[in-house]
Amino acid sequence: MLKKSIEEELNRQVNEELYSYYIYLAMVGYFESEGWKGMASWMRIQADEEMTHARKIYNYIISRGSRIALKAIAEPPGEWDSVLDAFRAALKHEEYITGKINDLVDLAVKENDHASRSFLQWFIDEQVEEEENVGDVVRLLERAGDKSQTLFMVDKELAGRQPATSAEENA
Ligand code: OFO
Repeated sequence: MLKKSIEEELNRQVNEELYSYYIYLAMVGYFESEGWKGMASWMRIQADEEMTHARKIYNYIISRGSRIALKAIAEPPGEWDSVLDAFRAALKHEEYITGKINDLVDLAVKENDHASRSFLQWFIDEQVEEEENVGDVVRLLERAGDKSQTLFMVDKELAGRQPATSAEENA
């Protein structure tokens, strides 16, 4: 069974991951309304990944014989100034989530919970990838500026993103 402090913080992280799902879903809606199908498709895959992150932590809490305590999910914004602004917000959000994962790891170390420390390693590695992926899109969009021809090319490229395989998700 998990110590109460770890159980509470893992439940809080389930909520953070569900909020991540929610804000990225809001971005999908924004991209769709602006006609950027490739960006919407890229972000839809990102949103789905967040749901798998939430489920992974949820399942871990149960596997340790501890209690699930779901909280309300905050309302995300629905509008951004531009597609670049939305992707910059996504990068900032990933950096925030990285900080939360690091806090969880610090807590697991402090509480001498080696199993939780080991479980969280997947999330540490995943955050490196998440920040890199979103950061790459931000840089592409920064280079494109407001040249519509280039933005169309970026949109086309982002349409090629494939969902993670279930083996990767369960790694
Ligand atoms: Fe769950 O990694 Fe993004 O937020």
